[in-house]
Amino acid sequence: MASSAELYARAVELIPGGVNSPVRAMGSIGRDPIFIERGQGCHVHDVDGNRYVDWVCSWGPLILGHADPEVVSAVSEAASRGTSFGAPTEGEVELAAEVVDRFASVEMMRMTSSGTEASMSALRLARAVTGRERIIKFAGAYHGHVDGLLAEAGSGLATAGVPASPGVPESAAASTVVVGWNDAEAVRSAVADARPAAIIAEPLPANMGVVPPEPGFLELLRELADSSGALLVLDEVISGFRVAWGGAQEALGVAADLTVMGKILGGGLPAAGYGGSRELMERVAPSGDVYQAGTLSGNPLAVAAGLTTLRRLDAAAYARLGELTDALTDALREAAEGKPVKVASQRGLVTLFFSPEPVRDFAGATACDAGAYGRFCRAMLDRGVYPPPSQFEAWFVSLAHDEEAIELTARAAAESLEEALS
Ligand code: KE4
Repeated sequence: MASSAELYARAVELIPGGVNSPVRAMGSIGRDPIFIERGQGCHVHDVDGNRYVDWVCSWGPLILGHADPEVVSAVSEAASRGTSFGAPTEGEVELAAEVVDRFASVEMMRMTSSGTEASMSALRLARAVTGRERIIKFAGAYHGHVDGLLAEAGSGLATAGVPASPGVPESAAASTVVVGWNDAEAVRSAVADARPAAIIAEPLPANMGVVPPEPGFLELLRELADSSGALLVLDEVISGFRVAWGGAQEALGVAADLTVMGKILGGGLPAAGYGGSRELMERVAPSGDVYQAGTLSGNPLAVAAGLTTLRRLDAAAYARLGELTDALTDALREAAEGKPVKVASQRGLVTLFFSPEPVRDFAGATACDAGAYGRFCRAMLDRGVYPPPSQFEAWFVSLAHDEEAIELTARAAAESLEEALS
Protein backbone atom coordinates (compact mmCIF):
# COMPACT_ATOMS: atom_id res chain seq x y z
CA MET A 1 0.00 0.00 0.00
CA ALA A 2 1.17 3.50 -0.85
CA SER A 3 2.47 5.52 2.09
CA SER A 4 0.78 8.71 3.36
CA ALA A 5 3.61 10.69 1.76
CA GLU A 6 3.13 8.98 -1.62
CA LEU A 7 -0.65 9.39 -1.48
CA TYR A 8 -0.32 13.01 -0.44
CA ALA A 9 2.05 13.73 -3.34
CA ARG A 10 -0.57 12.40 -5.74
CA ALA A 11 -3.51 13.94 -3.89
CA VAL A 12 -2.21 17.51 -4.03
CA GLU A 13 -2.12 17.25 -7.82
CA LEU A 14 -5.73 16.15 -7.97
CA ILE A 15 -7.56 17.66 -4.97
CA PRO A 16 -7.15 21.17 -3.52
CA GLY A 17 -4.66 20.83 -0.66
CA GLY A 18 -4.85 17.08 -1.17
CA VAL A 19 -7.96 16.81 0.99
CA ASN A 20 -11.71 17.00 0.61
CA SER A 21 -12.14 19.23 3.66
CA PRO A 22 -9.56 21.78 4.82
CA VAL A 23 -9.22 20.76 8.47
CA ARG A 24 -7.95 17.31 7.39
CA ALA A 25 -4.86 18.86 5.82
CA MET A 26 -3.14 19.29 9.22
CA GLY A 27 -1.51 22.47 7.92
CA SER A 28 -2.44 24.31 11.10
CA ILE A 29 -0.33 21.87 13.13
CA GLY A 30 2.62 22.06 10.75
CA ARG A 31 2.62 18.70 9.07
CA ASP A 32 1.21 16.79 6.09
CA PRO A 33 -2.03 14.84 6.45
CA ILE A 34 -2.24 11.23 7.56
CA PHE A 35 -4.05 8.89 5.19
CA ILE A 36 -6.25 6.43 7.05
CA GLU A 37 -6.51 2.80 5.99
CA ARG A 38 -9.18 1.68 8.49
CA GLY A 39 -10.84 2.37 11.79
CA GLN A 40 -11.83 -0.06 14.53
CA GLY A 41 -13.48 0.97 17.77
CA CYS A 42 -11.60 3.96 19.19
CA HIS A 43 -8.58 3.43 16.91
CA VAL A 44 -7.64 4.43 13.39
CA HIS A 45 -4.81 2.81 11.43
CA ASP A 46 -2.92 4.84 8.84
CA VAL A 47 -1.62 3.47 5.55
CA ASP A 48 1.86 3.24 7.06
CA GLY A 49 0.75 0.74 9.68
CA ASN A 50 0.56 3.16 12.61
CA ARG A 51 -2.31 2.85 15.08
CA TYR A 52 -3.74 5.85 16.92
CA VAL A 53 -6.27 6.41 19.66
CA ASP A 54 -8.69 8.57 17.67
CA TRP A 55 -10.15 11.66 19.37
CA VAL A 56 -11.55 13.08 16.09
CA CYS A 57 -14.04 10.27 15.33
CA SER A 58 -14.90 11.86 11.96
CA TRP A 59 -15.52 15.17 13.82
CA GLY A 60 -18.38 13.77 15.89
CA PRO A 61 -20.57 11.26 14.02
CA LEU A 62 -18.84 8.13 15.37
CA ILE A 63 -20.15 8.22 18.91
CA LEU A 64 -20.17 4.38 18.80
CA GLY A 65 -16.62 4.27 17.43
CA HIS A 66 -15.34 3.04 14.07
CA ALA A 67 -16.86 0.04 12.23
CA ASP A 68 -19.38 -0.70 14.96
CA PRO A 69 -20.62 -4.21 14.04
CA GLU A 70 -24.30 -3.33 14.35
CA VAL A 71 -23.88 -0.20 12.22
CA VAL A 72 -21.88 -2.07 9.57
CA SER A 73 -24.48 -4.82 9.49
CA ALA A 74 -27.39 -2.38 9.21
CA VAL A 75 -25.72 -0.47 6.38
CA SER A 76 -24.76 -3.68 4.56
CA GLU A 77 -28.30 -5.04 4.86
CA ALA A 78 -29.77 -1.76 3.61
CA ALA A 79 -27.33 -1.70 0.69
CA SER A 80 -28.36 -5.23 -0.30
CA ARG A 81 -31.86 -3.84 -0.89
CA GLY A 82 -30.65 -0.88 -2.91
CA THR A 83 -28.69 2.26 -2.04
CA SER A 84 -31.08 5.05 -3.05
CA PHE A 85 -34.54 5.31 -4.56
CA GLY A 86 -35.46 8.96 -4.80
CA ALA A 87 -38.65 7.91 -3.09
CA PRO A 88 -39.64 7.81 0.61
CA THR A 89 -38.70 4.81 2.74
CA GLU A 90 -39.82 3.50 6.15
CA GLY A 91 -36.46 4.29 7.72
CA GLU A 92 -36.88 8.02 7.11
CA VAL A 93 -40.18 7.95 9.00
CA GLU A 94 -38.57 6.03 11.86
CA LEU A 95 -35.62 8.41 12.04
CA ALA A 96 -37.87 11.48 12.04
CA ALA A 97 -39.88 9.89 14.85
CA GLU A 98 -36.70 9.27 16.85
CA VAL A 99 -35.66 12.92 16.46
CA VAL A 100 -39.10 14.29 17.35
CA ASP A 101 -39.10 12.06 20.42
CA ARG A 102 -35.80 13.55 21.60
CA PHE A 103 -36.27 17.27 20.90
CA ALA A 104 -39.33 18.76 22.66
CA SER A 105 -39.05 21.77 20.32
CA VAL A 106 -39.23 19.61 17.18
CA GLU A 107 -42.60 18.40 15.89
CA MET A 108 -41.47 17.86 12.29
CA MET A 109 -38.11 17.66 10.53
CA ARG A 110 -36.60 17.51 7.05
CA MET A 111 -33.41 15.63 6.24
CA THR A 112 -30.51 16.95 4.18
CA SER A 113 -27.12 15.47 3.33
CA SER A 114 -24.95 17.92 5.23
CA GLY A 115 -25.05 20.30 8.16
CA THR A 116 -24.33 23.16 5.78
CA GLU A 117 -27.49 22.43 3.82
CA ALA A 118 -29.45 22.08 7.04
CA SER A 119 -28.41 25.44 8.48
CA MET A 120 -28.83 27.15 5.09
CA SER A 121 -32.37 25.75 4.83
CA ALA A 122 -33.29 26.64 8.40
CA LEU A 123 -32.25 30.25 7.78
CA ARG A 124 -34.19 30.37 4.49
CA LEU A 125 -37.26 29.22 6.40
CA ALA A 126 -36.67 31.79 9.15
CA ARG A 127 -36.44 34.58 6.56
CA ALA A 128 -39.60 33.36 4.81
CA VAL A 129 -41.58 33.12 8.03
CA THR A 130 -40.51 36.49 9.45
CA GLY A 131 -40.26 38.40 6.17
CA ARG A 132 -36.95 39.75 7.44
CA GLU A 133 -33.44 39.38 6.01
CA ARG A 134 -30.75 39.98 8.66
CA ILE A 135 -29.22 37.10 10.61
CA ILE A 136 -27.24 37.37 13.84
CA LYS A 137 -24.45 34.85 14.38
CA PHE A 138 -21.60 34.64 16.87
CA ALA A 139 -17.90 35.04 16.23
CA GLY A 140 -16.20 31.66 16.36
CA ALA A 141 -19.36 29.70 15.63
CA TYR A 142 -19.42 27.54 12.52
CA HIS A 143 -22.63 26.48 10.86
CA GLY A 144 -21.24 25.17 7.56
CA HIS A 145 -19.88 26.98 4.52
CA VAL A 146 -23.08 28.87 3.70
CA ASP A 147 -22.26 32.12 1.88
CA GLY A 148 -24.18 34.30 4.33
CA LEU A 149 -22.54 32.62 7.33
CA LEU A 150 -18.97 32.97 6.03
CA ALA A 151 -18.99 36.49 7.39
CA GLU A 152 -16.77 38.24 9.88
CA ALA A 153 -17.70 41.07 12.19
CA GLY A 154 -18.05 44.38 10.43
CA SER A 155 -16.19 47.49 11.46
CA GLY A 156 -18.31 48.46 14.42
CA LEU A 157 -20.67 46.81 16.83
CA ALA A 158 -23.78 45.30 15.27
CA THR A 159 -22.77 46.42 11.80
CA ALA A 160 -23.10 44.43 8.62
CA GLY A 161 -20.72 41.50 8.27
CA VAL A 162 -17.92 41.38 5.73
CA PRO A 163 -17.01 38.31 3.66
CA ALA A 164 -14.81 35.82 5.48
CA SER A 165 -13.86 34.21 2.18
CA PRO A 166 -13.31 35.39 -1.38
CA GLY A 167 -16.30 34.55 -3.49
CA VAL A 168 -18.82 35.43 -0.80
CA PRO A 169 -20.90 38.31 -2.18
CA GLU A 170 -20.76 41.52 -0.13
CA SER A 171 -24.56 41.40 -0.15
CA ALA A 172 -24.62 37.95 1.41
CA ALA A 173 -22.21 38.93 4.17
CA ALA A 174 -23.96 42.26 4.72
CA SER A 175 -27.13 40.50 5.83
CA THR A 176 -25.20 38.84 8.64
CA VAL A 177 -24.33 40.60 11.88
CA VAL A 178 -21.50 38.93 13.81
CA VAL A 179 -21.47 39.38 17.59
CA GLY A 180 -19.13 38.22 20.34
CA TRP A 181 -20.17 35.00 22.11
CA ASN A 182 -21.13 35.52 25.78
CA ASP A 183 -21.38 39.30 25.16
CA ALA A 184 -24.86 40.11 26.48
CA GLU A 185 -24.74 43.86 25.76
CA ALA A 186 -23.51 43.33 22.21
CA VAL A 187 -26.24 40.87 21.35
CA ARG A 188 -28.92 43.05 22.95
CA SER A 189 -27.94 46.04 20.80
CA ALA A 190 -27.45 43.92 17.67
CA VAL A 191 -30.99 42.53 17.97
CA ALA A 192 -32.41 46.02 18.59
CA ASP A 193 -30.52 47.46 15.60
CA ALA A 194 -30.88 44.61 13.15
CA ARG A 195 -34.36 43.28 13.96
CA PRO A 196 -33.17 39.95 12.54
CA ALA A 197 -35.05 37.06 10.99
CA ALA A 198 -33.01 34.76 13.19
CA ILE A 199 -30.36 34.45 15.85
CA ILE A 200 -28.29 31.36 15.07
CA ALA A 201 -26.00 29.82 17.67
CA GLU A 202 -24.26 26.63 18.62
CA PRO A 203 -25.86 26.26 22.07
CA LEU A 204 -22.62 24.62 23.25
CA PRO A 205 -20.00 26.06 20.86
CA ALA A 206 -17.30 23.59 19.81
CA ASN A 207 -15.94 25.24 16.67
CA MET A 208 -13.70 27.63 18.56
CA GLY A 209 -12.91 24.81 20.91
CA VAL A 210 -15.47 24.04 23.64
CA VAL A 211 -16.71 27.41 24.96
CA PRO A 212 -20.00 26.96 26.86
CA PRO A 213 -22.53 29.78 27.24
CA GLU A 214 -22.09 31.68 30.49
CA PRO A 215 -25.01 31.39 32.94
CA GLY A 216 -28.05 33.14 31.53
CA PHE A 217 -26.62 33.83 28.07
CA LEU A 218 -28.65 31.22 26.19
CA GLU A 219 -31.75 32.26 28.13
CA LEU A 220 -31.05 35.84 27.00
CA LEU A 221 -31.00 34.70 23.35
CA ARG A 222 -34.39 33.05 23.91
CA GLU A 223 -35.77 36.25 25.45
CA LEU A 224 -34.37 38.46 22.68
CA ALA A 225 -35.81 36.19 20.01
CA ASP A 226 -39.22 36.29 21.67
CA SER A 227 -39.21 40.05 22.22
CA SER A 228 -37.95 40.91 18.73
CA GLY A 229 -39.96 38.39 16.71
CA ALA A 230 -36.78 36.68 15.48
CA LEU A 231 -36.45 32.90 15.43
CA LEU A 232 -33.87 31.23 17.67
CA VAL A 233 -32.01 28.69 15.51
CA LEU A 234 -29.88 26.34 17.61
CA ASP A 235 -27.26 24.46 15.64
CA GLU A 236 -26.97 21.09 17.35
CA VAL A 237 -24.91 19.44 14.62
CA ILE A 238 -22.22 18.72 17.23
CA SER A 239 -24.14 18.86 20.54
CA GLY A 240 -27.23 17.03 19.29
CA PHE A 241 -27.51 13.38 20.38
CA ARG A 242 -24.14 13.86 22.16
CA VAL A 243 -24.32 16.09 25.26
CA ALA A 244 -27.68 14.62 26.31
CA TRP A 245 -30.46 12.43 24.95
CA GLY A 246 -32.27 15.63 23.92
CA GLY A 247 -29.14 17.54 23.00
CA ALA A 248 -28.04 20.87 24.44
CA GLN A 249 -31.66 21.99 24.59
CA GLU A 250 -32.31 19.33 27.21
CA ALA A 251 -28.97 19.84 28.94
CA LEU A 252 -29.34 23.63 29.17
CA GLY A 253 -33.12 23.92 29.31
CA VAL A 254 -33.55 26.37 26.42
CA ALA A 255 -35.84 25.52 23.47
CA ALA A 256 -35.09 26.48 19.87
CA ASP A 257 -37.58 27.61 17.26
CA LEU A 258 -35.57 25.69 14.66
CA THR A 259 -32.95 23.02 15.39
CA VAL A 260 -30.13 22.14 13.00
CA MET A 261 -28.75 18.59 13.32
CA GLY A 262 -26.21 16.34 11.67
CA LYS A 263 -23.16 14.18 12.38
CA ILE A 264 -24.49 11.51 14.82
CA LEU A 265 -27.84 11.67 12.96
CA GLY A 266 -26.13 9.80 10.10
CA GLY A 267 -23.90 7.59 12.24
CA GLY A 268 -20.92 8.27 9.96
CA LEU A 269 -22.78 8.47 6.66
CA PRO A 270 -23.97 11.73 5.05
CA ALA A 271 -27.12 12.83 6.85
CA ALA A 272 -28.26 16.02 8.55
CA GLY A 273 -31.52 17.87 8.99
CA TYR A 274 -33.50 20.68 10.51
CA GLY A 275 -36.73 20.70 12.47
CA GLY A 276 -39.16 22.77 14.46
CA SER A 277 -42.83 23.27 15.19
CA ARG A 278 -45.47 21.93 12.79
CA GLU A 279 -46.48 25.50 12.04
CA LEU A 280 -42.98 26.45 10.93
CA MET A 281 -42.05 23.22 9.16
CA GLU A 282 -45.24 22.99 7.11
CA ARG A 283 -44.04 26.10 5.31
CA VAL A 284 -41.38 23.86 3.67
CA ALA A 285 -42.13 22.47 0.19
CA PRO A 286 -44.11 20.57 -0.86
CA SER A 287 -46.51 21.27 2.00
CA GLY A 288 -45.52 24.92 1.92
CA ASP A 289 -43.90 27.46 -0.33
CA VAL A 290 -40.31 27.51 1.01
CA TYR A 291 -38.30 25.47 -1.45
CA GLN A 292 -35.64 23.00 -0.32
CA ALA A 293 -34.65 19.67 -1.85
CA GLY A 294 -31.89 17.05 -2.14
CA THR A 295 -31.25 14.02 -4.34
CA LEU A 296 -29.84 11.93 -1.50
CA SER A 297 -31.66 13.51 1.43
CA GLY A 298 -32.77 10.71 3.77
CA ASN A 299 -30.53 8.22 1.98
CA PRO A 300 -31.44 4.68 3.11
CA LEU A 301 -27.85 3.73 4.02
CA ALA A 302 -27.32 6.89 6.07
CA VAL A 303 -30.71 6.41 7.72
CA ALA A 304 -29.79 2.81 8.61
CA ALA A 305 -26.52 3.97 10.18
CA GLY A 306 -28.22 6.87 11.98
CA LEU A 307 -31.13 4.84 13.32
CA THR A 308 -28.84 2.05 14.54
CA THR A 309 -26.65 4.62 16.28
CA LEU A 310 -29.47 6.58 17.91
CA ARG A 311 -31.18 3.43 19.16
CA ARG A 312 -28.02 2.52 21.08
CA LEU A 313 -27.86 5.92 22.79
CA ASP A 314 -29.90 5.26 25.91
CA ALA A 315 -29.51 6.59 29.46
CA ALA A 316 -26.76 4.09 30.26
CA ALA A 317 -24.86 5.17 27.14
CA TYR A 318 -24.97 8.84 28.13
CA ALA A 319 -23.89 7.98 31.67
CA ARG A 320 -20.93 6.03 30.28
CA LEU A 321 -20.06 8.86 27.88
CA GLY A 322 -20.05 11.23 30.86
CA GLU A 323 -17.72 8.94 32.81
CA LEU A 324 -15.29 8.69 29.89
CA THR A 325 -15.40 12.45 29.32
CA ASP A 326 -14.69 13.15 32.98
CA ALA A 327 -11.83 10.66 33.02
CA LEU A 328 -10.24 12.22 29.93
CA THR A 329 -10.75 15.74 31.28
CA ASP A 330 -9.23 14.87 34.66
CA ALA A 331 -6.28 13.13 32.98
CA LEU A 332 -5.54 16.08 30.69
CA ARG A 333 -5.88 18.58 33.56
CA GLU A 334 -3.42 16.52 35.60
CA ALA A 335 -0.98 16.45 32.68
CA ALA A 336 -1.39 20.21 32.26
CA GLU A 337 -0.89 21.02 35.96
CA GLY A 338 1.26 24.12 36.30
CA LYS A 339 1.33 24.82 32.57
CA PRO A 340 -0.36 27.64 30.55
CA VAL A 341 -3.04 25.24 29.43
CA LYS A 342 -6.77 25.08 30.23
CA VAL A 343 -9.06 22.10 29.60
CA ALA A 344 -12.75 22.72 28.85
CA SER A 345 -15.31 19.92 28.64
CA GLN A 346 -18.94 19.06 28.19
CA ARG A 347 -20.28 15.52 27.98
CA GLY A 348 -18.64 13.95 24.94
CA LEU A 349 -16.55 17.04 24.13
CA VAL A 350 -13.17 18.26 25.42
CA THR A 351 -10.78 21.02 24.33
CA LEU A 352 -7.23 21.56 25.53
CA PHE A 353 -6.57 25.30 25.12
CA PHE A 354 -3.01 26.58 25.07
CA SER A 355 -4.11 29.55 27.12
CA PRO A 356 -3.15 30.64 30.65
CA GLU A 357 -6.74 31.82 31.15
CA PRO A 358 -10.08 30.06 30.62
CA VAL A 359 -11.44 30.73 27.10
CA ARG A 360 -14.88 32.42 27.11
CA ASP A 361 -15.10 33.70 23.51
CA PHE A 362 -13.47 33.65 20.08
CA ALA A 363 -10.98 36.36 21.03
CA GLY A 364 -9.78 34.12 23.83
CA ALA A 365 -9.57 31.14 21.50
CA THR A 366 -7.57 33.04 18.87
CA ALA A 367 -5.20 34.28 21.58
CA CYS A 368 -4.14 30.68 22.27
CA ASP A 369 -0.60 29.62 21.42
CA ALA A 370 -1.27 27.91 18.09
CA GLY A 371 2.39 27.07 17.65
CA ALA A 372 2.45 25.19 20.93
CA TYR A 373 -0.78 23.42 19.99
CA GLY A 374 0.84 22.31 16.73
CA ARG A 375 3.94 21.00 18.52
CA PHE A 376 1.69 19.23 21.04
CA CYS A 377 -0.36 17.54 18.30
CA ARG A 378 2.68 16.39 16.38
CA ALA A 379 4.14 14.93 19.57
CA MET A 380 0.87 13.18 20.38
CA LEU A 381 0.69 11.65 16.89
CA ASP A 382 4.24 10.37 17.37
CA ARG A 383 2.97 8.64 20.53
CA GLY A 384 -0.04 7.01 18.86
CA VAL A 385 -2.72 9.51 19.87
CA TYR A 386 -4.71 11.48 17.29
CA PRO A 387 -6.08 14.74 18.73
CA PRO A 388 -8.05 17.16 16.53
CA PRO A 389 -5.44 18.90 14.29
CA SER A 390 -6.75 22.36 15.13
CA GLN A 391 -6.90 24.43 18.33
CA PHE A 392 -10.41 25.45 17.28
CA GLU A 393 -11.93 21.97 17.41
CA ALA A 394 -13.10 19.57 20.08
CA TRP A 395 -11.88 16.15 21.10
CA PHE A 396 -14.82 13.82 20.42
CA VAL A 397 -15.33 11.11 23.03
CA SER A 398 -16.97 7.87 21.86
CA LEU A 399 -18.45 4.86 23.64
CA ALA A 400 -15.66 2.81 22.05
CA HIS A 401 -13.04 4.68 24.13
CA ASP A 402 -12.08 3.04 27.38
CA GLU A 403 -9.86 3.49 30.43
CA GLU A 404 -6.88 1.98 28.60
CA ALA A 405 -7.17 4.50 25.75
CA ILE A 406 -7.44 7.33 28.28
CA GLU A 407 -4.41 6.14 30.22
CA LEU A 408 -2.35 5.97 27.01
CA THR A 409 -3.60 9.45 26.07
CA ALA A 410 -2.71 10.81 29.51
CA ARG A 411 0.85 9.47 29.36
CA ALA A 412 1.31 10.82 25.84
CA ALA A 413 -0.16 14.20 26.83
CA ALA A 414 2.17 14.62 29.80
CA GLU A 415 5.21 13.99 27.59
CA SER A 416 3.85 15.98 24.65
CA LEU A 417 3.07 19.02 26.80
CA GLU A 418 6.63 19.01 28.13
CA GLU A 419 7.91 18.79 24.56
CA ALA A 420 5.55 21.47 23.20
CA LEU A 421 6.28 23.97 25.98
CA SER A 422 10.01 23.41 26.48
P1 KE4 B 1 -21.24 19.81 7.35
O1 KE4 B 1 -21.71 20.67 6.20
O2 KE4 B 1 -19.72 19.77 7.43
O3 KE4 B 1 -21.88 18.42 7.37
O4 KE4 B 1 -21.74 20.49 8.70
C1 KE4 B 1 -21.42 21.84 8.94
C2 KE4 B 1 -21.50 22.14 10.43
C3 KE4 B 1 -22.61 22.78 10.92
N1 KE4 B 1 -22.74 23.08 12.24
C4 KE4 B 1 -21.77 22.74 13.12
C5 KE4 B 1 -21.93 23.10 14.57
C6 KE4 B 1 -20.60 22.07 12.68
O5 KE4 B 1 -19.63 21.76 13.57
C7 KE4 B 1 -20.47 21.74 11.31
C8 KE4 B 1 -19.25 21.03 10.76
N2 KE4 B 1 -18.24 20.74 11.72
C9 KE4 B 1 -16.88 20.65 11.20
C10 KE4 B 1 -15.89 20.44 12.34
N3 KE4 B 1 -16.19 21.09 13.54
C11 KE4 B 1 -16.78 19.58 10.19
C12 KE4 B 1 -15.38 19.17 9.82
C13 KE4 B 1 -15.01 19.66 8.44
O6 KE4 B 1 -15.38 20.80 8.09
O7 KE4 B 1 -14.31 18.88 7.73
